[in-house]
Amino acid sequence: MPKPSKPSKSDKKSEQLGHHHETGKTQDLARDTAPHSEKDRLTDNFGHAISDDLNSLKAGVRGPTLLEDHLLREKIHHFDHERIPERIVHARGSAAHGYFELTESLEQYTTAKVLTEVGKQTPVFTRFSTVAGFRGSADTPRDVRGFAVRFYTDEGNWDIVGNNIPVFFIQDAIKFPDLVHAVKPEPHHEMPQAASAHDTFWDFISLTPEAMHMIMWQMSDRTLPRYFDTMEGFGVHTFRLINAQGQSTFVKYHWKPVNGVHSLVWDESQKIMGKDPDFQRRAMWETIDQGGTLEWDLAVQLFTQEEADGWDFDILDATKIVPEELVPLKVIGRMVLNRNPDNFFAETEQVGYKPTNLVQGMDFTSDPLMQGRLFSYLDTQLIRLGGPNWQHLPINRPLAPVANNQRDGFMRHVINPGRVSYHPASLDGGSPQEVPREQGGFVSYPEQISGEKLRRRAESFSDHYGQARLFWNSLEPIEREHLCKALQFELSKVETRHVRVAMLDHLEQIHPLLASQVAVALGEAPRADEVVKPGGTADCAEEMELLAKAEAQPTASGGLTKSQGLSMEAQPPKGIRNRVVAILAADGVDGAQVDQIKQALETEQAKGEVLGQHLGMLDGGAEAKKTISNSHMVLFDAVIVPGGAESVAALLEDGDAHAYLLEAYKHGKPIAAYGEGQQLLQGSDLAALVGKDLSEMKALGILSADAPNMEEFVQTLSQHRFWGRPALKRISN
Ligand code: HDD
Repeated sequence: MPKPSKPSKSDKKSEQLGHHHETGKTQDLARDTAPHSEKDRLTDNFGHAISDDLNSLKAGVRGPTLLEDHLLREKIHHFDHERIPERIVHARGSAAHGYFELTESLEQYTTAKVLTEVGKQTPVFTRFSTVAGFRGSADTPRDVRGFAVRFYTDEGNWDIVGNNIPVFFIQDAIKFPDLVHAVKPEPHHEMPQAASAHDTFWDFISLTPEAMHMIMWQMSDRTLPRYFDTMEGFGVHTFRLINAQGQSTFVKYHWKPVNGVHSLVWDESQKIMGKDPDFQRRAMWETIDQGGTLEWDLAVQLFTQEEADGWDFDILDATKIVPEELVPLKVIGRMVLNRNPDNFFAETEQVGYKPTNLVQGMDFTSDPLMQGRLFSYLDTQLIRLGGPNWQHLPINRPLAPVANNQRDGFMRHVINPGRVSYHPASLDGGSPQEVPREQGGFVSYPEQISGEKLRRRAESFSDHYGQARLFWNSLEPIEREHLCKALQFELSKVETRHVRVAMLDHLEQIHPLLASQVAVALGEAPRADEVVKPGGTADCAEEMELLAKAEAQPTASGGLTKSQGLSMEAQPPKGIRNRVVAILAADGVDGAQVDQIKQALETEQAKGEVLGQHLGMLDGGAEAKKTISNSHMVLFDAVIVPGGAESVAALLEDGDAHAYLLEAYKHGKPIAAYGEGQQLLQGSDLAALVGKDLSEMKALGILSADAPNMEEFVQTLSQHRFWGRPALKRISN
């Protein structure tokens, strides 16, 4: 039996911080975690010690390689087979271990122990992903994010395989392959990568009115999360909970990030794809490696059949939310991610989630999208992981004991003794016993079902625009502007005119002004009289006042015009945990100020990183682990220029340093300059464009003072973005 691996850097660091990483799953994985020691003898895969792994066996030093070279052949054989098919969707992803701790019992609603044992920590493995891009694509395209959580409960695995958007594109799983084929790179030339801005996607969408609510979310900043832990997660479908009396309650799951909900802006996303395609993956890794955590509250919406019967939308329709005003969110626990995987392939790549991983006390509903998923996930693991025994893989095996009479198949790991491979059996002491419901056996909810066998959508699924309007109404003006610009961008990339026009027809159903703004950018006639100036302008921002007033009339919304929780901007700031601030420095920097800044940020569990003109110790006493030119403003949440006359004089001459300020300005990020650092601000294009009076710039998130005022800075950073900045004509916003 292999020994458990040595504690990683993160284990050591967080032991100091008092985090407890050990869960039942950590110990379970340790059974298969290979020891690593420099003193190990090098062997082949069957334990034969190898004396020379650098030269193949040849006939003479300059002669051909011999077929006999079994060591060469085995090594290359393994290499040749090291790739498995990537996931058909959600191929690009990254995961971490942690735990879920229940704080509120749902005993009234379910017998599932994971939802009734308050204080219990259940190990989790959570994977975040984009949908469309290949495994090697970048982290930050405009795309829906997968949010898949596995709970290793005492009663078996429970997976919530969700997204960061609470609704979906389609109502019926039979359309899923078409949706995915349409959004993936086009089949003839395999372009574009990780992007929905192309003809086949919008062609499919324009022919799929039920997608319109999801399209509004997809075109909003929701698909540009800043970090994994600044995005929400949703179970999307309506599920059931079943209590000890056998009564069913409907439930929807929501993950609420403790750090608040924040997004990138589109220009920033695109730049990050080049500057650091691993941006979000790296941020999660580094946070955890440095002893930090990523955290979400789990909230539920609980409702009855009678309540659902009174609404003007169908809870089985995955293109609809249940507005929070109809059913408030109840927080029941917290998920904490605190341990990086030891091996990407063995854990993150080989994890196979499936919505059929439910524990007793829970059940599915007849949502036709979910029903198809119940087949698809099990099926896909066969091709991806190579056979029916993928549940033996360490990351997939449950902590709950497994006992049944299934045997055989590729890669069977378990040695099941005895002659019995069937059930029921009386030989060999009989087979494992079925478990009655009262003792925790899974029983489906005995829902009354009757009807004709047919292929038809229920009439209650037919409203496709009502909740799209609800979403639109609920957004803040800046969010509407971004949504409008996203539609202009995406549809302007569509080369086929009739597809663009068909999309305008749908947008008109949501709001004629929105349709008009997009129409103008596409060179089409506006759809509303009030619209824009004669000749039109493609600038959503200029017409924002008009758009801000543009309320639509929702339907299928439980009578609501707006709903809380849909706007990200309307949510209050939640502190600055895990944010990263660039500190621009050169030789001669004021090291004491740098220390003060870094410490103040650390107190808030945020991070200051010194970017120098060269690596290593800078004169003045700060250490630069990155440089101004090997990094970029888009990778940071804010920028600070500390004092130090010599340092600031050098930065004034450094075009890259100026670019940090301009980019931060353009993306609405906090900027601060202290001591001599203020000269950089005054000498930059910003001062010339915005006005030289630095004190007036505070309201715009631009701070300056003779010495760091970190309380003010932290408060400013917690606001994330300052949208009210005057546009700078010389750099496009
Ligand atoms: Fe799916 C993967 C989320 C509809 C078929 N899906 C996958 C993952 C997430 C989701 C997060 C990645 C899991 C991981 O990290 O390994 N999928 C969703 C959501 C949906 C949804 C929230 C709608 C509410 N999916 C959906 C449908 C089907 C699939 C309707 C098929 C009928 N999904 C798959 C799949 C994948 C997958 C092909 C690819 C890899 C995998 O399952 O394990 O089976």
